[in-house]
Amino acid sequence: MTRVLTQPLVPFVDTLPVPPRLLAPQHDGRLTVAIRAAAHRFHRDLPESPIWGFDGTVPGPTIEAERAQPVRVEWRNELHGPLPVVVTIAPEATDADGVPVQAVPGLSGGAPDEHATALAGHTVVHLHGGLTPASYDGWAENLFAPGQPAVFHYPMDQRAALLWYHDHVMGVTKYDVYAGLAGLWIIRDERERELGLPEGPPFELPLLIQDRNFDVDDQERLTGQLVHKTDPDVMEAFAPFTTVNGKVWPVLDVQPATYRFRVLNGSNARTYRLVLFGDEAPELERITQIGTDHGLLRAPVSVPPDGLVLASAERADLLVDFSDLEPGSELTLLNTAAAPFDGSAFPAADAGDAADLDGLLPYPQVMRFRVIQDQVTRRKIPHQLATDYRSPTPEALAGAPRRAIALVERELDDAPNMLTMRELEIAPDDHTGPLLTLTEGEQTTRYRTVASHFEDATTFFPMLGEYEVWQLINLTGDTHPIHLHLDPFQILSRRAIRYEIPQDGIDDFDLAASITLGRDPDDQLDHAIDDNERGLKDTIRVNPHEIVELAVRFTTYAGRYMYHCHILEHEDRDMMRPFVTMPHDLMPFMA
Ligand SMILES: [Cu+2]
Repeated sequence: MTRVLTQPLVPFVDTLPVPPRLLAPQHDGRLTVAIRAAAHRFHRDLPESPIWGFDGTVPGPTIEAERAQPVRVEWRNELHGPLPVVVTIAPEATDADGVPVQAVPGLSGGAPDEHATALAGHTVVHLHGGLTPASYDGWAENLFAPGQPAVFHYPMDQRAALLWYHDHVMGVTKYDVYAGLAGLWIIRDERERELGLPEGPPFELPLLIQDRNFDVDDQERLTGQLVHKTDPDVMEAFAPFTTVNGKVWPVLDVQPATYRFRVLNGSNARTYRLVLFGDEAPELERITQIGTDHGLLRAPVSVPPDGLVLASAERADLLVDFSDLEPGSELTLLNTAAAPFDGSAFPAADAGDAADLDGLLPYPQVMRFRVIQDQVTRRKIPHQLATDYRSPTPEALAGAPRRAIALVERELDDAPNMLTMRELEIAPDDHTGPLLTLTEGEQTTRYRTVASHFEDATTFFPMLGEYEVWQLINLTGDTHPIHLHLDPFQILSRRAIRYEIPQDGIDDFDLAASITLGRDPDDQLDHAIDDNERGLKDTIRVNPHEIVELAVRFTTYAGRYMYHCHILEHEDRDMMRPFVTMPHDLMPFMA
């Protein structure tokens, strides 16, 4: 059914902001960032919103560092409560007109969550994508209260890439990031400079995409107050207004030239499938993707024919060619991904009609590009990009430890659903408890669950320098972007599965399921690996009815790290687990 809501805000009137740049070399690598409450205007026609921000801005300053030049950041927590976000669960999933409550502003009859309001500003900062010693990685339970000193050391001994830093507090990352606690971090290196890629404005710009919702007053006017609203059917917040660099639906005037956009999906839960749309048709051929989460791909690739999919925390380094366009030409970036995202296709040609209330996508527009009169500059795109990595060879993976993790959603009657990552171990022959079986051709492997919740005992102890193969098995109906802290990984395979879960097969700890490699008759997904996923990734989408296999090798830092779903409402409840990287010489002493 096609229903369309009136837009409560005028699109494409605010100029795309460029977050302030903080160039680490200009400060001898010693930075101080205050984390504080402030006010921010998300749109020309909105009142100012109270926010929490790094340096008091949304997004925080873009920190730029050079490879191998360490950066020390004093994260100065000057926050104070209350949390500048009204958190609520609406009593019904749809309003009196049958419109999903998440697609409209206001609280939709929900009461403000008092516990959220009372949050006083404990925080901890994680540099996503950073090869960071464990002490400075931002372990979600190692919190800093306002006034407590936090000085983190970032070695920056890693290739050029777009990273981001954000709050990572256990249980409330979803509220703290929503309140504004996120910023970009760019590492630069010589290889990128050899390629002559644009560096800094005007031709290199970050695009940090986040969805936000606001409260309304008794006249139904938007107040600017941030609202994190969920409902009895959907435990993730999918907000109706898309912001880029902190503005709702901004516009960017571009010269007839090639631009480099460093794109990050920094939303809590929403996945975007981005389509660049002209007068009547998609113009995806203008986009060349040169990099992904951990930097340059080996060669430039086109974005997938349906559009560029980015789940929460995924990044893309894009070159977009506007050089042949007449002054006054306009291109609009549209999102065609319904929420919650489950990998379903949507043709780019139909992006103009992507509005889908039931898919919690009332306004598909993301931002607009408007070509201005200026000198035309064309740029040649290099054929070869990265030269510093290869796919791991079968020999390198032959003896690699294999780890299996099932992604599981447990329905609860009186509380939001519980999402967990069940760590699996091959069951002994005499095992009598619940089993997960995985059948591939003639061979069936029997697994038992050894950990389900964050606080369960650690079972993953990867050895530094050794490849591991991790299998992520999705037994839920939604796509989960799974993020590993520390080193990047490469995807090996994405394969269709069908499965059965017996009645009561999912309990608080144990899991019973029978899984068979091969496509379910009702499964419409292609389970393909996109070209842009064949780089160095730190976040990978695992779609429904799918096993993703990845190869990871932790290289440098020993210690306690985390991996988790990057849908913030999932990582907070309870889709997050620890792993401990160990140096070779200490392995014999581990119990
Ligand atoms: Cu998830």
